[in-house]
Amino acid sequence: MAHEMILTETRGPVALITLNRPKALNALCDQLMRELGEALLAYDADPAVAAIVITGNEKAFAAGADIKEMQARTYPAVLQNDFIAPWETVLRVKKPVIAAVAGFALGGGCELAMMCDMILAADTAKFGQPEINLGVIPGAGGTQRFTRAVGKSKAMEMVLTGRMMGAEEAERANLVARVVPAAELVAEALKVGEKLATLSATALVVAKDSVNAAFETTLTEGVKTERRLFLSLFATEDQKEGMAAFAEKRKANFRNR
Ligand code: DAK
Repeated sequence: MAHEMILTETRGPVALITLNRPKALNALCDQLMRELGEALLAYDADPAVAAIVITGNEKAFAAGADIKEMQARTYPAVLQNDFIAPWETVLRVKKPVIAAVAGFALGGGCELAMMCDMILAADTAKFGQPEINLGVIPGAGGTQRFTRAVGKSKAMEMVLTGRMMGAEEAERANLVARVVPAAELVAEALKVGEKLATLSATALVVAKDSVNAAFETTLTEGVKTERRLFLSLFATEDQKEGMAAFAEKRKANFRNR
């Protein structure tokens, strides 16, 4: 895949997408978001890929949407051109997507990380929604996903004051799955991807759908959805294989059927 603002590679069954606009702290301009979306959809369609890691560099995962690009945009222009759609491509990916965050994850950078299925943070990570400093508010889910992750009081503090939080605070606040030393961040994320590659791809899609349902519905409806999804997996060969392998004390060989 030839791109200018991202780097793409596969490490065994895991695709690694590196946001690569270091001079602008990986500010998420239209071109970068378009390239990221193309890479995500291509890897989602590639049967050799089991999971996708998105990362940045030591200094920044991404310091937000590109302020200089947004600056002159008018209300009619942002309404008419679908400025939002490319940002949400990551939500269409069926495979697990892991955000591996070191350095700044601000504004749209934090929102992009929160759209991924899980966030692994380096101990250098700094999260924030500083849009208020620009006279605006978060526009790609920051007031919603942040609030669901960390609760009202902390979300209000972060969104209203624009304060950044470090990795340890982010872990305590449940914004991130885990904090690891910066030097090990990408290796750890790839390790999670490799683990996922040994599991049933079908069960993983269903697991993702079921967890995501928790954000969209009531507890009663969510539990009903989970039950339906759980039962549906008894129609798969992978369920037979997984349970047979346990009973026979051997490793399961899932064939994603
Ligand atoms: N946009 C454009 N350029 C940026 C940038 C950004 N968000 N962040 C940094 N840069 C550029 C700087 O302008 C500078 O470029 P040069 O001056 O060298 O040309 C270079 O990156 C290095 O930055 P600094 O010199 O500022 O580096 P420092 O280490 O001193 O400071 C910093 C690092 C992260 C504290 C600082 O750069 C900073 O405050 N950056 C802005 C952070 C921010 O406000 N982020 C929120 C942006 S608003 C939506 C989708 C998304 C969004 C909204 C809607 N829809 C689809 C509807 C998102 C909005 C946002 O993210």
